[in-house]
Amino acid sequence: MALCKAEETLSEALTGFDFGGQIVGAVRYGKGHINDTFCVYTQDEAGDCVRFILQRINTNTFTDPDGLMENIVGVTDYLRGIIEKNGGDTARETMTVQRTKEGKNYYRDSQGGCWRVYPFVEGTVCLQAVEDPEQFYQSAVAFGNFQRLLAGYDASTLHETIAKFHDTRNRFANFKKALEADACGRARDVQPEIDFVLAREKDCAVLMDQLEAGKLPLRVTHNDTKLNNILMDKKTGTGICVIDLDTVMPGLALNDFGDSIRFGANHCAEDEKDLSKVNFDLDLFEIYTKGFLEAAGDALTAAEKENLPWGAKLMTLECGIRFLTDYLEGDHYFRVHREGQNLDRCRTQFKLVSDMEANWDKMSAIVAKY
Ligand code: ADP
Ligand code: GN1
Ligand code: MG
Repeated sequence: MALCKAEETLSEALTGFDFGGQIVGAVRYGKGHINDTFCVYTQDEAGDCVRFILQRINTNTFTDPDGLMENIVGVTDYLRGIIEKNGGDTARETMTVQRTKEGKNYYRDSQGGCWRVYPFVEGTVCLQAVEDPEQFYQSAVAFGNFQRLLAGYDASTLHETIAKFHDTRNRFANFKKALEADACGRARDVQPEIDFVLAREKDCAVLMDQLEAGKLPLRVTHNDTKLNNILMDKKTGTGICVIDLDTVMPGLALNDFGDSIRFGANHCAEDEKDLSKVNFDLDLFEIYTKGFLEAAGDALTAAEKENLPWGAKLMTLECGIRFLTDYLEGDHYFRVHREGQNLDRCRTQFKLVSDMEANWDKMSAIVAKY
């Protein structure tokens, strides 16, 4: 069944959960590209406002909501156990899936939409860009810790929520198909971007080949480590809660590292139109590398550490390829708010890739330092 506009079944979805107070309202929330996210405002008995995150899972993207929610419940339960043992704050340091009135992990509405609820983690901020290098360092420590904590999680119990998610070779192949089909007649306007990808076909295989040759290990990874997938404590600035767990599955640690660099080691929005503002920032690269290796370093192999620059470059290239593919196919995957937005997103990624290529030796030297 095709997904209707989330607003059409929002009220129905609200009836699926017991929010423990009176619902005051629900409004769209956040800047995610995939799911439909709402913030639910309720009033408890004492008259205080209690917030929740209500999300309709994008089931076009995540076709197995049962498996996906099983992953999230499994991982968050596991993390909660560790946080508890370490005397941490279980309500803030991990997400908690709130059950439906029927005790299920998500609510299915009459149109087939799948909705889940998390208590809102209060006293936090979610950043769209790095404002202060310390924030980036904190996010590196948080994602590094996440990786380390999940090292003991049984990966064989995880469902693969999106097949070949960070298989860059396969992303390249899908791009070629979209290019050949040219469904919207847009290819003629983006020849430089097309050439940019075609010139890097071999690069797309670098990490996948090493994985297949057994040179890089498969680990439990997050796979979507953007800065805005972490909540930072408002007062202390520490990265406290890793969110957006839809893509937690077996993957490469290098990709978790790389996706953070892609999004955070620059000073512009992902869809910045003015490419002169898009610059890969080596200092931020260094800060993130330091934080990530301090938190997760012991768990990583020498081959993984050596390949960190490749993680950064390939996650950026892959993401640009995905934006370009979606542009060619008519913007059906990433939510767009204006025409040409996916093309702009693609262009920022390719500019960053070029910058990384120009700074390759410096990136390698930084990695060697930590
Ligand atoms: P998407 O997959 O669409 O990116 P996310 O799960 O990242 O969706 O959620 C979108 C946004 O909602 C986040 O960037 C964050 O601002 C906010 N958010 C999500 N979960 C919580 C939570 N438990 N507490 C506070 N804010 C949250
Ligand atoms: C999507 O869901 P969100 O906005 O956190 C995408 C990531 C991309 C990112 C680009 C499931 O992340 O893979 O890197 O957009 N998530 C999915 O901003 O495809
Ligand atoms: Mg997100």
